[in-house]
Amino acid sequence: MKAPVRITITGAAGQIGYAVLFRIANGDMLGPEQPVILQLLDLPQAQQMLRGVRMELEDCAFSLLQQVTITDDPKIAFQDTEIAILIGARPRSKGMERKDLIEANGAIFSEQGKLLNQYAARHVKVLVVGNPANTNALIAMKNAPDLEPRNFSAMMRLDHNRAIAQIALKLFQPIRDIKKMVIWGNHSGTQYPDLDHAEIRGRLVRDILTYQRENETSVGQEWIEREFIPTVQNRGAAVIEARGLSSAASAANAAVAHMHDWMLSSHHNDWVTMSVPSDGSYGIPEGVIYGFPVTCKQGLYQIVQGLGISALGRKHMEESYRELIEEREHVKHLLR
Ligand code: NAX
Repeated sequence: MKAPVRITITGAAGQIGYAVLFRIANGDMLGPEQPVILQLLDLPQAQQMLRGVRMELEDCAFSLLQQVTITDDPKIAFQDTEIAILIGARPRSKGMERKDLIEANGAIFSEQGKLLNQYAARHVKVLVVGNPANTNALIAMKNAPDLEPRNFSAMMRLDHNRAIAQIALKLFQPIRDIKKMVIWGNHSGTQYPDLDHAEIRGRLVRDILTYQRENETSVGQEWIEREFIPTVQNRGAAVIEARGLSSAASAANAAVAHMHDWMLSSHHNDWVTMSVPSDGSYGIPEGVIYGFPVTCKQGLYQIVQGLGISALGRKHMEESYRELIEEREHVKHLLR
């Protein structure tokens, strides 16, 4: 039996927490041979709920789950952790401006960055889910100077999966055949879902869309701009409208997939979207956490290089970058 991996989940008593824990304990994230220890953090007022969640985890009798710790003390939750999924964040309340939300959550992520720096395993990998995820990840990374910046990421996988699903529905094609989707930028309404490189069994999705419409090239482009891009960009709001609650199971699924691929490997001849520290690739300067196409192998990711970007794509990518710079401005006092 392998040694167990210590995994911290913050906001574990929340809705995404409730959906993600059982998947992780079942082996969906790290595979069927990898035992896990769960270190669950939530606020003091959520501890009773967390006790109930732990009871349910026990009642599943997962063979891979070695131990569950519940706590409201981040030092305990981050002790020796090897994977930290940071979900806990303050929701936007009525009348609260985006700027205020960024600041309120910034305080949480700067504190958690410092504590990760102090208590986590040196090889800890961090996935930030709590919004604004990209900027929160930047704050945590900057406050953890002794940890590897490349080990900090924010979640764009839900957006990536949403985009694939829209193509599958539009073209009546199986999900597994749709490859090479990308979501560039920020996890927000400015993100750029880019299907210029997407393929189905080796054929460009763009060509299939055009073919479907009897060679009217403009129709494919019109669908991309008027339906595909806004649908993916606004999917979170559409789910809230329909369900009365924000995406939870699909967000949890995306977090599991993000970590699975990063820790083990992304699929051969495909890539995934991760928000990672920008390194100048595609003209996005260093200093933000930005959605890029990446391939992963056993704990390392690489940004896919050399993709052509259309004029429309460039416009969207720059807009999303500018938004990240604005967000960064609001929290610059938290970036050391
Ligand atoms: P919930 O409100 O159901 O749960 C959040 C939990 O976090 C609560 O139990 C709360 O007590 C806890 N919490 C708050 N501050 C904390 C702190 N300082 N330390 C530890 N725990 C803390 O929200 P949920 O639906 O689970 O969503 C969580 C976050 O994910 C939100 O910020 C949400 O906006 C974000 N999302 C991000 C997505 C992404 O793709 N990156 C998609 C889904 C989701 O909207």
